[in-house]
Amino acid sequence: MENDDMFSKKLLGLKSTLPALIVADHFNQRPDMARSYSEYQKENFLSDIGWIISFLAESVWAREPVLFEEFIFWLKTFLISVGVPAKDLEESLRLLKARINEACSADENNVVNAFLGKAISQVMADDLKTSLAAMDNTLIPLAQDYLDCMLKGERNLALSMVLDKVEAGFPMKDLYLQVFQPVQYELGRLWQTNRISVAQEHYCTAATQLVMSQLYPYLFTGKRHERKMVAACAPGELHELGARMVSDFFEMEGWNTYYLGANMPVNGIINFLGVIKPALLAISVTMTVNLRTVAEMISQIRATPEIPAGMKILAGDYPFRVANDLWQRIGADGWAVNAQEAVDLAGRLISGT
Ligand code: B12
Repeated sequence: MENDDMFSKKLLGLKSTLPALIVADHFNQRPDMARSYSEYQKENFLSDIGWIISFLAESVWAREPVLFEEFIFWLKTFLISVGVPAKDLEESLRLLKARINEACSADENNVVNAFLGKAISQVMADDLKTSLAAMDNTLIPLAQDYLDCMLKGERNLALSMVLDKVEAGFPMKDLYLQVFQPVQYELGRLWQTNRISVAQEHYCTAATQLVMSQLYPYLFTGKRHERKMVAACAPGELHELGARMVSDFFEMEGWNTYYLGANMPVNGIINFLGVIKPALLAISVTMTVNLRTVAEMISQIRATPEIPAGMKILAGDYPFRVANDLWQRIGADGWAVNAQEAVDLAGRLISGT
C-alpha cells in the first residue's frame, strides 16, 4: 500500500479516542474486572492501549509486522510479571481490531488486520527470552559475577574486577561485547519480568557507564588515521550505551570519533555534520516508535549541501535486530548487530568492497 505513511498517522490519531473505548469494552464484557481495577490500574491500562497503537502505527509505517509481533511478545511478558494474564492482552487486541475496523476503510483494514491477526494468533505462545545464564558466551561466569556485584550495590568491586582483567591483558572488546552488553540485556529481562526495580536498573546502567569511562585510558592506544565518525541516538531516544559502545569500537580502530549521546535533535545533528564533515554517521534507535523520526532526519541530512554527499549512514539497535531489512526503509546505507560488525561494515562501505 502506497499510503502507509498517511495510514500510520491516522492510526496514531486514533490514540486520542480508542484507548477509553477499548477499556470500556473490556469492562462491559468483564464486570468483575471493572470492579477489581484501581484507578491507578485503569490509568496503566489506558496507557498500555496507547502504546499498542503507537507500536502498531510505527510497524505499519515500517511495513514490518514482525516489529509489532515482537512488541506484543514483550508486552505479554511484562504484563504477566505484574499479574495480568496473556488472555487479557489477547482480548485487548481483539477489541482493538474491532474498533479500528469500525474507524477505517476496507483497504486500510486489510493492512492492519494482517498485523493484528498475526500478533493475536501468537500472543498465547511460549516466551523465548534468553536469560544471561542461558546465553551462548564463554565469559558468562565473569558477566554473572559482574552483574551480582552491581545488583548488590558493589560498584567498586565490579570496577576492580574489570580493571584487574584489563591489567592482565584481557581484550577490551570482549569485555564490552561479552560482559557489559549481555549484562545490560539481562538487566532489561529482569526489569521486564518484575524481578528488579527501575532504580536497580538505573543504578547498574549508570555504574557500567562509570566503569566504561575508567577504561578510556586503555582504549585510545591504537594507531590513528584521518577518518571521522559521528555517533548519536535518535531524537527522543534515551538508550545511549549501544551508540557509545559503537563509537568506542571505532575509536579502538583508530577513527576520530564524536559521540553525541542520547536524544539528539535533528537541527543540532545537521549543523554538526556540516561542520565536522565525517565519513560516517552511526544512528542508534532502540524504541520502535522513534523510527519514522529517524527516517525524516536521514532525508533532511541527505538534502543538506554542507554535509558530504558520500557520508555513509549506519543504523542499529533493537528494531533492526528484529527486522533485518528495516535500514532500507529509513534510508540508511546499512545496519549491524553489534559494535564490531558496525566497524567491519563501515570499512567495507567506505572502501567500496
Ligand atoms: C538501560 C536501559 C534503559 C535506560 C537507558 C539509560 C542509558 N543511559 O542508556 C533508561 C532507563 C533510560 C530506559 C528507558 C526505557 N526503556 Co529501556 N532498557 C535499558 C536496557 C536494560 C539496556 C540497554 C543497553 O544499555 N543495552 C546495551 C547496549 C550495549 O546494547 P545495544 O543497545 O543493543 O547496542 C549494541 C547493538 O544493538 C549495536 N548498536 C546499537 N546502536 C547502534 C547503532 C549503529 C549505527 C549500529 C551499526 C549498531 C548499533 O551495537 C551495540 C554494541 O554492540 C534495555 C534491555 C535491552 N535488551 O537492551 C532496556 C529496553 C531497551 N528498554 C525498554 C523499555 C520498554 C524502556 C522504556 C519504554 C521504559 C519505560 N516504561 O519508561 C523507556 C523508554 C525510554 C526512551 N524514550 O528511550 C525495553 C524495550 C522493549 C521494546 N519492545 O521495545 C527493553 C528491551 C527492556 C526490556 N527487556 O523490557 N531503558
